[in-house]
Amino acid sequence: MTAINAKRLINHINELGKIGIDSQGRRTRLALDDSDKLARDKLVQWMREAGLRIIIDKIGNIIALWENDSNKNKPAVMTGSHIDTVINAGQFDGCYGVLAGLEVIQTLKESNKIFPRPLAAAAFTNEEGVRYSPDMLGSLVYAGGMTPEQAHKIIGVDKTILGEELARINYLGTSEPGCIKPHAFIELHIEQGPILDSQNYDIGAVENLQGISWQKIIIEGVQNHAGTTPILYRQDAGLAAAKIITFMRTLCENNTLATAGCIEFQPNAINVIPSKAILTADLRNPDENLLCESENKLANFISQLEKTDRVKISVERLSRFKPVIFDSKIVGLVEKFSAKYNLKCRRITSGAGQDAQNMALMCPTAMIFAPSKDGISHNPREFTSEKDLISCTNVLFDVIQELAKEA
Ligand code: HGY
Ligand code: MN
Ligand code: MN
Repeated sequence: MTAINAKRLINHINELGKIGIDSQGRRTRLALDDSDKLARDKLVQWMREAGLRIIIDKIGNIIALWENDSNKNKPAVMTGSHIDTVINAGQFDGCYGVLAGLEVIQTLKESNKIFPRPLAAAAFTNEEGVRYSPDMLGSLVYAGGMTPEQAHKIIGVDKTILGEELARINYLGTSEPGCIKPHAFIELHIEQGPILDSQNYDIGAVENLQGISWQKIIIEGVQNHAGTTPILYRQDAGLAAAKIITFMRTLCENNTLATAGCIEFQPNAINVIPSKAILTADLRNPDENLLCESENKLANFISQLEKTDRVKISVERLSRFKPVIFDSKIVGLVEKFSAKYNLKCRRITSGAGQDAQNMALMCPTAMIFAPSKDGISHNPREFTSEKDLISCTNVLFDVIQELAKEA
């Protein structure tokens, strides 16, 4: 009976996890930076060693394709995720799904099984969106949600231009995004939350994914002396930012989550009332109407604040994805094969944004979650046991074969 090469999978995960790591065990591979390039090069080397055809498209998505004469050009069963990370990240977010997908296809190719469909494993560009907004960019372009030309013009938080960075690291491919038509897409990913681990489940059949709204809020006040300016005279951009962050927490009801992940004061001096504050708002909800309601409440609060605090506030839209319901048939396959391996499985919502939410625009799509110890993620302490990594990959192995048999 063919089975994945568990040792090879674990080695690949640990190997890739070493790229971009610092002396404190924190890894940072922001999209298209030098560490991302090193990780990309390593992944392409493994894909080549597996004897797969490598396609690099115009947004730098890396796709490893296994096709033969009998199934050439038919829509492929696709899997994959991302290998870029946030700052001080763990080693499983995204990478696990890419490497598990590669492992499954490599094992099937080695077994000389022939399927009616090609199989493909993808590593999508800039899933995290830390350096360039929006997040899930590579899969968004792949699914036709943005043109490569539009994406190339995006300016990063470090003022670099996305297209130039893509060329600099030599991943400005020539293939059209979406060139490998997907018949179905299944993404394996760590849960990144506490549900599976705390409730002792072995695996999650992801049935939906919450909507995401990212905004940049720029507040302009009047710079002044911290010691001589009476409170009533102040137009304090810093205070206004603090009020917005506190208000965002009041939005967190009916499943809305609100996070201010970035903040910057100018001129950022201890004895100067800030002239400018720049912060970000990350709002999420599995229900589109409730997400819109939270966005509207924040917008209303901001326009009130301009009056009460005599500051000028502008808002830039960075990213916006609607909630997604995954394909119930594929979710059923995840449950079916979890049962085959006696894995305790539950249906679950993805709190994180995923490339699968864009691939769902192209084809029937679903996800598999592996448990995250203590629910920690976007943190070097992110951990999933080898047992869980391997058992969830076995389920991916079976789901892909089942989808590949579909004529
Ligand atoms: O932000 C997210 O949810 C994902 O990690 N990009
Ligand atoms: Mn991820
Ligand atoms: Mn992530």
